[in-house]
Amino acid sequence: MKGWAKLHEQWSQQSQQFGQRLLDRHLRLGITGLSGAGKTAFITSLVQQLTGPVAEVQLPFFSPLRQQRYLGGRLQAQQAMQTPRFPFEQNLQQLQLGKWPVSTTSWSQLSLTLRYKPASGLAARLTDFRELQLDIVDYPGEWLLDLPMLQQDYQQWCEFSWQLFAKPHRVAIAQAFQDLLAATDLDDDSELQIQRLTDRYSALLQQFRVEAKACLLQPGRLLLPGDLAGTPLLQLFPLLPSQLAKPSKLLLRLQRHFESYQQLVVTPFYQQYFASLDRQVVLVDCLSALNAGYHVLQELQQALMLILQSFHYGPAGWLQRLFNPKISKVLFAASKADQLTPEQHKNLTLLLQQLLQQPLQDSRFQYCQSEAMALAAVVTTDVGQVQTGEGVVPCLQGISALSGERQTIFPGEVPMSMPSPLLFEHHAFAFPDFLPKVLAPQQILPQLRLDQALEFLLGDKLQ
Ligand SMILES: Nc1nc2c(ncn2[C@@H]2O[C@H](COP(=O)(O)OP(=O)(O)OP(=O)(O)O)[C@@H](O)[C@H]2O)c(=O)[nH]1
Ligand SMILES: [Mg+2]
Repeated sequence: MKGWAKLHEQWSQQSQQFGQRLLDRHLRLGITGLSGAGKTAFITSLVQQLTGPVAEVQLPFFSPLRQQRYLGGRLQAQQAMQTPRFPFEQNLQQLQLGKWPVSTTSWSQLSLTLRYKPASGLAARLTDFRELQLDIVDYPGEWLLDLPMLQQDYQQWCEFSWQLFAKPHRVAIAQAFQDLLAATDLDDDSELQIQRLTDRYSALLQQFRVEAKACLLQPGRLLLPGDLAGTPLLQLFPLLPSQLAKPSKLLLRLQRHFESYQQLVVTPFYQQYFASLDRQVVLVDCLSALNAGYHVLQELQQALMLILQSFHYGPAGWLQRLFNPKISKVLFAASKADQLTPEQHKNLTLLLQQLLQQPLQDSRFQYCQSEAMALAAVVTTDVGQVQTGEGVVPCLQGISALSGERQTIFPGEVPMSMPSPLLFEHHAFAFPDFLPKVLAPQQILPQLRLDQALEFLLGDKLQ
């Protein structure tokens, strides 16, 4: 596209959004979560519930639908040409075929127009319907962990990183890289040396992820470079704290790379996708963390704390929405609740609340509404009961992701508070992964509590 045409398109889109914001008819919803938390599945299911035939969608707690005021939603056909579109149709097709969508490798966006009848007042008498534009952005969870790096300098990042690498589930894995750095000539800042060490560090991050099930991995672009693959911006690794005291060529170079990474990668990512969010969903996969053990659960908590510090929370008067949008509602959601029997959902919500206790106490959250719940974007199991020697116990039936076979199991209990290291010594959690149920192309994905999530996130905007 020619320069001026692109500029014109950008301008008209921006002014349209500005106008919509002025009328309070535009909402930007952020779906936040670490890699594998369930963002892509959540967005796909949410969009299908909002755009599917109103008579078939099962959302009893979503008041516009219950009150028969929801007229339906459609995907906006016209999206800015330069904006990658969220592959909703492809993801939906995968899920209906009984497969999970692949892990996200780049960002994308989807805009919906939701049409509804106003509930009461003058608007209800004067207009047949109103519309709300909803923008949703998807991105790889790995990139989210770059946000806390904005609050650090290179030295602080190195110290933070090596504290993390000293944790019991990581220390043995990090040893070889630590030895390599200790033997490195700090006055050699040649291209060969920097790239060699970056490659080794990037392999270390993969190892942390696969072997230690670690989730706090930085910089995120080393794991998933997107369009930055091969650029010098990604030549970044943490020197040992003992190597920071004295200036050296390598230290100076890495300091520069760190600052460039902050300015050219993290800041634009933050500004483009997060700085203007109105509402936010924070998806947390507590069950995988429980499966992985005490230290991973602790790390998940630390990662969530760091991420949440990066967002602005506060009231959303119309003036503020226009000039300094802030997140006015946050939904904390424990995802994949369908991996549990229903009587465990309460414990899962309590565990999530415990995990988030510190960030939730933070004064910034007192200015916005928040809620915690356990939900499933795509229900993969059927709930049943089996007779055992101890009486009737609840169980789940579903297609195991491991064997591809139908399985009937009791997946186990969820602790209602942060479990101690001792508990993990005596008990191994093993919540199983299931595959989605195979559905016909028009069928709506079965979900759990998406109606309550929608009511909290959108109910007041569709009044
Ligand atoms: N049982 C169950 N599993 C789910 C659900 N949502 C996601 N999963 C599982 O979690 C995996 C990751 O889900 P995604 O939606 O790809 O997660 P993501 O947050 O987009 O991950 P990245 O793209 O890597 O950042 C899926 O492949 C499923 O195995 C759900 O509602 N129920
Ligand atoms: Mg994804």
